[in-house]
Amino acid sequence: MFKKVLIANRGEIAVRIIRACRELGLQTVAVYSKADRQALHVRYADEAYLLGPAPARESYLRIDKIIDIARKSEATAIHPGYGFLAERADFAQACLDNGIAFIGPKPSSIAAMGDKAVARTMVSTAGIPIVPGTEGEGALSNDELLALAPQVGFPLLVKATAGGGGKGMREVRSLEEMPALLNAARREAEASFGDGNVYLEKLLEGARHIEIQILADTHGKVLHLYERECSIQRRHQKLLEESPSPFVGDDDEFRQRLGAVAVRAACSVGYINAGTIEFLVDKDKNFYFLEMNTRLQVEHPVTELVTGIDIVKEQIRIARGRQLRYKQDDIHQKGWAIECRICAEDPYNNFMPSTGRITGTLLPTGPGIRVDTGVYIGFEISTYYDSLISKLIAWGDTRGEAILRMRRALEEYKIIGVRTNIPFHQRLMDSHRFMGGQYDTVFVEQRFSMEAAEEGKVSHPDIAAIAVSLVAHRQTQRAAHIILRNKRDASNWKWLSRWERLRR
Ligand code: MV4
Repeated sequence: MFKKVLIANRGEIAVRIIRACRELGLQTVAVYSKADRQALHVRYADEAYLLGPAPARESYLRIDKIIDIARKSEATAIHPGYGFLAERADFAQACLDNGIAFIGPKPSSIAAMGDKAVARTMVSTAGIPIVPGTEGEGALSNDELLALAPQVGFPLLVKATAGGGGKGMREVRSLEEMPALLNAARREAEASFGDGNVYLEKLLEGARHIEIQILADTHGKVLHLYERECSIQRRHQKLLEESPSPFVGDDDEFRQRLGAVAVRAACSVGYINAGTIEFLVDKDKNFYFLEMNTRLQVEHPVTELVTGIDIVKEQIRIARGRQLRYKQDDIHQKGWAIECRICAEDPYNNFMPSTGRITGTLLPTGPGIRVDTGVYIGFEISTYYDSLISKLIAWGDTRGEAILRMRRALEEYKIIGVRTNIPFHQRLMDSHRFMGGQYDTVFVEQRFSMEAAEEGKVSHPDIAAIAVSLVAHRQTQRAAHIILRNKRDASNWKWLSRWERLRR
């Protein structure tokens, strides 16, 4: 049974995991790169060790160094978070080979789900619906794929077997354009994953992306924590997630069916720990398995707020061999949760990444608001890692209340020093289509524009100058007032007598 956990990650998710460890009474070990010396996860952990230079290849992706630090610090468990090494079967195996508990699934499950063609075959054998496409696990040549394409039908998608996240994916509308697109997909897959293998799937247009959270213990119990709707995305980067899904709505029969099928998919690979099954859902509520993410996900908090289950603590308990304490019938969705990913990106300039030092922040708080963040005043947003500053999550009794709280929180939230996508989220909260829950995966790219909000872009140096003078004036006044309070003058006596009258 482990007592000390090494967190092989950085940023908000490392902080999130340290908090779960703290609540469970576990010691924590942080690892960090040279760019993260001052980071929150380093300060929050009981111990912290330098991995190496800023680039991830030389720090957060160094399996050898991370295992070495775990041994030296006597951490006997590793939580990988998301990204970096979270879905590397060889890392999970290296942990086990060194007597370290990997807080996640078995290496064999990671490997099976990591190859999208293998995953399709496995879940399909278990009776899970998949999008029609090429079958089997072997590598197919361009000639073989071109011969199979008419059976799959156009339009179709070329997908990388090692893929995920849209890398190495190409839309093909006819046989004529297919050879060039096959080669482009292979080149991109080779560059991204070191594996140029591809397969074909029929293209489903106008679909929504709905995923099911799974928890599975080592005693054979597999539960689902219902759905998350993740269709608000841009170039395969999710921007907002919510639970429940407005598309599933109050169709509980459909909801239970999605959950049951996801549980069956997880069982088909002998899955253990937390995982997510992604489905594509068409307008007629037909759904198809897309892929399984064998890790904790960025958007896990919306499920936590709606089900009341702490997913990270459950992951740790499962890794310690404990049984899940719930039955499926004990798990309910209460209210509604929405998560906005707050990123250092300029929504007025094609979401260009914005770098620089965060010189000030005001965090939203109050009823129904949660902020998961890894940044602090003085933090430098660099190009070494992703642009996620924080996750702003609002919970409400109804979807309407969650949206109103999110609007209120977005107004309160101030981040100074870098540009953020907060104006994008504010605009989204005002969009009628979003309010009505009427959106699919192409909504942001094709039907949503920041243009009507361009006023925010023009700078008014005169107004800025007046605002600065007003703030400076108010601060001087406040300072004067504090000094007066410490002097025995009239205003001070007045203040004292008022205070005494209050106490009487
Ligand atoms: C699809 C699809 C339509 N039809 N597969 C994108 C990333 C990868 N996880 C799978 N993806 C898609 N696969 C078929 N057969 C549309 C997408 C897709 C998508 C999926 C989920 C969330 C956002 C998306 C945005 C564009 C395309």
